[in-house]
Amino acid sequence: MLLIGMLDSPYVRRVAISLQLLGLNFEHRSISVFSTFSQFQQINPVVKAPTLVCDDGEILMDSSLILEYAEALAGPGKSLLPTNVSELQHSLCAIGLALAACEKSVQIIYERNLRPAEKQHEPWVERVRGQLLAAFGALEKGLQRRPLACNSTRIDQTGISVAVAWHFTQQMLPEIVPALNYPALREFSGNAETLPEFVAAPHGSGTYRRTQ
Ligand SMILES: N[C@@H](CCC(=O)N[C@@H](CS)C(=O)NCC(=O)O)C(=O)O
Repeated sequence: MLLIGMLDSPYVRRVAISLQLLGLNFEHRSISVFSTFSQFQQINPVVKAPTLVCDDGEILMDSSLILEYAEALAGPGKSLLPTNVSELQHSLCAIGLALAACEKSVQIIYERNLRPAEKQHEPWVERVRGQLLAAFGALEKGLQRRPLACNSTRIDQTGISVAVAWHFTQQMLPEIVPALNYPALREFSGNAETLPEFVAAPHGSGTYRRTQ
């Protein structure tokens, strides 16, 4: 299968890291939804990153749906999600916060980069900034109360999504989410970024390279 999209997207990156941890082989094409829009359009007319081209050619999009499919392909023994219902509820709560943090960061980046300066709407940016800080505030509190496992055999979808969301926002909007205020997230992300699956899919314009 083929993963399409740039690793500067937290959604593409969480899929690239998860596929490795699920033991699934894939190829990656770092195609941009902006600078190579028409090339992307030829693969997926909706132009959403990530896009997964399955082995039979069918196209999947949305990172959580792609991961649902990947979990089914990998089988229950390899799952990155807890089987216990109350553990699952806790994981989904944290993953939801991480995805909201990604979405709010992306909204601020799009507002800044895609809308002309005279058309930027400050009350909207302020609202989104508050939502972004609320998401990371809740994740920090949760992580302080209950640390997450962080090694290649124990990191799960919660850990992956939280680490990827934090790293993405720190790369793109460090002045909006000051790292000093989030010591647990900072430490967790620092450890996660050293794992081989994270190193093989670094944030940015590069292409995933299989290391093992
Ligand atoms: N909920 C989606 C969000 C994906 C998303 O918004 N991706 C961005 C790149 S970071 C994108 O495709 N942007 C182009 C567009 O929406 O037109 C997911 O989890 O995959």
